[in-house]
Amino acid sequence: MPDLPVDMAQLTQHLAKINALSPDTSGQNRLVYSPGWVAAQRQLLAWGQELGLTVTLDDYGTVYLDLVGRVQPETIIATGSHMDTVVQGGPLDGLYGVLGGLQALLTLKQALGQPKKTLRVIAFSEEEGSRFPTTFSGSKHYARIEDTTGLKDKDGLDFDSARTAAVAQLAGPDIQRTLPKLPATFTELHIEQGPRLAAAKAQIGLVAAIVGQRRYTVTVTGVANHAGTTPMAQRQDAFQATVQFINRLFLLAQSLSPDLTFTVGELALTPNTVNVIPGKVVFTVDCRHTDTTVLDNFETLMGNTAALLSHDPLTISVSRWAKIPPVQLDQQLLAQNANLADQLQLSHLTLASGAGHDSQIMTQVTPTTMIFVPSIKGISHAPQEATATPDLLAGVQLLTASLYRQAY
Ligand code: HGY
Ligand code: MN
Ligand code: MN
Repeated sequence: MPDLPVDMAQLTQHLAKINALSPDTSGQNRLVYSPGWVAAQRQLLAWGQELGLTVTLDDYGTVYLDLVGRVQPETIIATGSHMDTVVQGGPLDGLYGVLGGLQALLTLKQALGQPKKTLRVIAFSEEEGSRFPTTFSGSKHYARIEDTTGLKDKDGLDFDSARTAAVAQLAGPDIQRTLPKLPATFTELHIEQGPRLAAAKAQIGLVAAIVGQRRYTVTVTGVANHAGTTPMAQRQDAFQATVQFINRLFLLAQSLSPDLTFTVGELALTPNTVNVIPGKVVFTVDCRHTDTTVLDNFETLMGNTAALLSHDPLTISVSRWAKIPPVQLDQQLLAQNANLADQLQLSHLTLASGAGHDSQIMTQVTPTTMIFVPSIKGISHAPQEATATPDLLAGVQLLTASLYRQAY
């Protein structure tokens, strides 16, 4: 393995530059197709052009930076992650995989010049599902699995017009406009977003599997009425029914499996007024597990419980808008990275990911693996998300070695 010194100062600058583009002070709010998201993708395109890479933009706003191979240019070894964030998110989720991938590519270009096979860094447009009711729209489009359309965000703006307007702002001379071909392999560098690596004092996580996840919107409809004159026994209080329903769901989740995660992340009352009995409550459910049967059982029990608690005129309806299967990742690439981590004297742990990732889409079309680095206190999807610099460096060093092994 040649000496491949990673310029950590440059990566730190790149991370700081993109995170400074988010106008909000409360963490990162780079929601897909928002002005902050356009500014970040624009900056990435500019870096790609300045560094002499082949730069491509697809119709969903995903950016591809290629260092074209001199022997097998058609064979692509890819890395990358997503550019969007959750609301009030952290500075590393997704972005570390994009800029760490760019840093690995630059390290190899500086040390060894052109690779035999093409090296590609991908900045997927959207993964989180934090603006529109969909997830992984960028990687699903690239993988030719599914196209996203007909969706609206909370302000009623539709996905297609937000997408076309944002992409139009990014297009420019010598930026290729196409949907590039699929790679021979895909490796995603990502923060763990959990406590396992820190607890095991491991520098690196090698991901064997990713949980399946399902997301739902639940609508509870009752009767809005006066908070003072309506006797308690005569109410159709949508919020009281919601509390009963959610309490039962927490208990059902625990009874099915200690590893089943169940989260109510969003909840809105209507009319949301101090002296009015809520006539309507809308909330979201996110549930995850490595076993599809557990997710199926929970979905059935949730539907049965909704029916049990509904009594005219009070109704509870559950609508599923995301169903991502649990996946196993490529064993050979994982074994290769374990071997490289040993050579680099990096301690490592093999684990399943409780977070969803673009890799669970990419693994459906090409051999895929993930490299994790520890999250301090296991915190993620919050402004406090952080990883120690030596761990950020270790992740890029292993990714660089893995890309070297595959492309040179
Ligand atoms: O929600 C997730 O698991 C990922 O961070 N999108
Ligand atoms: Mn992520
Ligand atoms: Mn995330």
